Amino acid sequence: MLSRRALLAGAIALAGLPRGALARPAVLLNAADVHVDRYPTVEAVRFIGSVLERETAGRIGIRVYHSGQLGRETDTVDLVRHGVLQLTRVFFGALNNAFPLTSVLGLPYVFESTAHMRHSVDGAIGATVRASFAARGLVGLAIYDSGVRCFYNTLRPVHVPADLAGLKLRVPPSDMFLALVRALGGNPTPLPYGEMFSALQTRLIDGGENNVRSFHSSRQFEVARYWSLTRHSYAPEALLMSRQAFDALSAADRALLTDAADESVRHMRVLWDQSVLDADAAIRAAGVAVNEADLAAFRRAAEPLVQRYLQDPELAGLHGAIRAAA
Ligand code: GTR
Repeated sequence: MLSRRALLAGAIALAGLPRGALARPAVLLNAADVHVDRYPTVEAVRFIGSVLERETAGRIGIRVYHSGQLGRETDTVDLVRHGVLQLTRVFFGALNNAFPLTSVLGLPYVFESTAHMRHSVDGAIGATVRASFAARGLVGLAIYDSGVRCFYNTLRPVHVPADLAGLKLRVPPSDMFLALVRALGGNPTPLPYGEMFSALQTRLIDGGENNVRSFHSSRQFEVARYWSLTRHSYAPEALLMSRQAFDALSAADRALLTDAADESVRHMRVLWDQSVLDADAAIRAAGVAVNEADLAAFRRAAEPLVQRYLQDPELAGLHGAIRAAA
């Protein structure tokens, strides 16, 4: 739960940020993202803004505050819930604890490929998970790609789970990711995304896990020189809107917004696919040691954790539907 102080800090941060030279639209939706400018998620939300501006002749617009200007992902979710902020784009891992259904999309090895993940989130499974945001004053506008997550560290290549033993590995603020790293034999440390680069530099942590695009754009590859293709999670990204702000729009504007959000998913995927190729090439060119890992061994080590989560009948139902479509 966000303290009054943090809420106030968010509101003050928003008020103090530069607003640019453009005429202010009648309805300005502010959006947060922890990623750097031009990251595919940042561009996806800008794309929605450009559709809205075009279709409403400038009456509705979106301003994206990228690079974590509005704080950590979990804090921005609270700002959106309280209506201080209208939109935030966050990683599913940042939602796992507050919205238990979201864990199913991040479970280790639940998806076989990007195509499998996209197919699942585009259909009934994605709709069910998105509907669960309504319980806490949020509207799930879109689910975006986040690629496949792999381990990286400063010390050695990771081929099998035993290679993680003794490594202090940062995890997102999610009990599921914490349990996963523990199940694989690593030593998990939850830390906000924005604090990882300096945590690696100061050796507070030895590594972490993420997609290659984030590994590259956060510059962690400059410090962590081993990238191991464990491909353990396809946990995606969510674009969340404040229910209050959504309900304040007319029915026609809401339809425009949800259509633009749907279109932004397709737009983002094109940008994403290219950016993953570029990031992969860039880390290799920069001399990061990339290695394949024993996926069967990782899958086996993660299986008890998956089974634990499947004791929840709702998660088990969704998991079964995802696997049936593999
Ligand atoms: C990235 C995601 C970010 C951030 C990060 C993390 O893949 O795009 O939003 O949450 O992972 O590990 O915290």
